[in-house]
Amino acid sequence: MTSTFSPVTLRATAGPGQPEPTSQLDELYRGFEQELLVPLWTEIGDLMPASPSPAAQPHVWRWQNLLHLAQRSGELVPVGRGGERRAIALANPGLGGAPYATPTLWAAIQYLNPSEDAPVHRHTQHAFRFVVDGEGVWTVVNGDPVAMRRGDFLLTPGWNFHGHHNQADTPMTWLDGLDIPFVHQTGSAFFELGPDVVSDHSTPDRSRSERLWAHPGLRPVAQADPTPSSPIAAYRWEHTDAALADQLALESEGHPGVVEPGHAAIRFSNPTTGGDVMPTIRAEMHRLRADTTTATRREVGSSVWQVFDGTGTVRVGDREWEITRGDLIAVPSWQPLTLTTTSGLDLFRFSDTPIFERLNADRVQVEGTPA
Ligand code: 1HN
Repeated sequence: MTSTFSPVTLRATAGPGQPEPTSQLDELYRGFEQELLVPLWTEIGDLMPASPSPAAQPHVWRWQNLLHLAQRSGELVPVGRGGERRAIALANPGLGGAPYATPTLWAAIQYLNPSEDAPVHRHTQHAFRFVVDGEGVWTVVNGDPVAMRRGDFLLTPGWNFHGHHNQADTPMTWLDGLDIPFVHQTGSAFFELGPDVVSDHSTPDRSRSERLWAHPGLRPVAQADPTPSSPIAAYRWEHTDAALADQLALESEGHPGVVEPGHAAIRFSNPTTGGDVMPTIRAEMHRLRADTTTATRREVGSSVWQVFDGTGTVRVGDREWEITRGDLIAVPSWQPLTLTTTSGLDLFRFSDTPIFERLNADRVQVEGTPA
C-alpha cells in the first residue's frame, strides 16, 4: 500500500497535549525530521483511533463496465511471459492508486481468448477463481486440469504451479482473488516461472483432486494429515446451490440452519481441518430470499462481494448502491454492511478474516447486539 507517512514532515499544531508552537519547537521538529523520527504526540489520533478507521473506502465496480474493458484488453493486449495474466485489478479509491481492492485483498477480472494459454508459474500468494459467467477454460494446477464453469469456486493455494488454457471457441472471463496486498506489505512474496505453455490440454469433467477429495463428508483414509490449504481444487456450483436451497427449504419447514430469517450461507472449507480453504482467505456463498433485508453487520478485516444472481441494494457505511449480476463491492474493515433484495439475491464473498482469527484480533458486531 502507498504509505501516507513519507517523507517525514512535522508541523506544530494547537490542541490538548500539544506543546506551545515556538521557533525552538520548530527547530526540535526539524531535528526529528533529520534523524527520521516521529513523536507520538503528533500522530496519536491517526494511529490509535477508538475503532478502526481504514483508508480503504466502500466502493462498487460495475461488472458490465469491467467486462467491456476486459474485452478491449483481449483485442489489444497479448497474454504471455512477462505480464503472465490478462488480469485487471480493482483499485480501491482510498488506497492511492495501488491495485488493491482492500488493504489485504486483490480482486481482478481475467480474460482469456480461445486457444490462449496463460503461462505456468507459482507464487507464495494464495489465489482462487470464481466464475460468474461462461465456461471453456481449464486451469491446470500442479498438472491437474480443472474445468471452470459458472458458479464454480476454484483454488490455487500458494506455491502450486498453475496455468490456464481456453479450450472453447469463445473468450472466457472470471474473477481472481489473491492475498497479494497482504503478502506485498509483509515482504513475504516468492515467485517462480514454470513452462510457457500448459502441458496438459485434456478436458476432464472432474479433476483428479475432486475425484480424490470432493465427496461429501468422505475423506481418503490414506491422506490423514491436515494441510494448511484445502486439497479440493474446485467447489462445484451444483453442490453450493443445493446446500443453499436446502438451508432455505429447511427454514420453511421450521428447522434451524440459516444465518438469519431468509438468509442462507455456506462457507467453503478445507476437509482436512474443517477450517477456511486457505490460510489468509475465507470464502462464502450467500443467498437471500425475495423480500429480505439482512441485519446490519460489521467486522474487523475487509471483504469483497460479487453478485452472482438477482438484484438488490447494498449499503456500506454511509454509501448505498443498486447492484446486479457481477457487480463487485469492497467492504473495508468495521464498515457496517446491509443487503436488501426484492427479487432474491445470490452473492459470493471473500475476506481476510482467517488472518485476524489467528491473531485473536477478530471482532464482529451485529446491529442491536454488543461488540
Ligand atoms: C496470477 O497468477 C493469476 O494465476 C491471476 O490467474 C492474477 C496477479 C498477480 C500475480 C499473479 C492467475 C495474478 C497472478
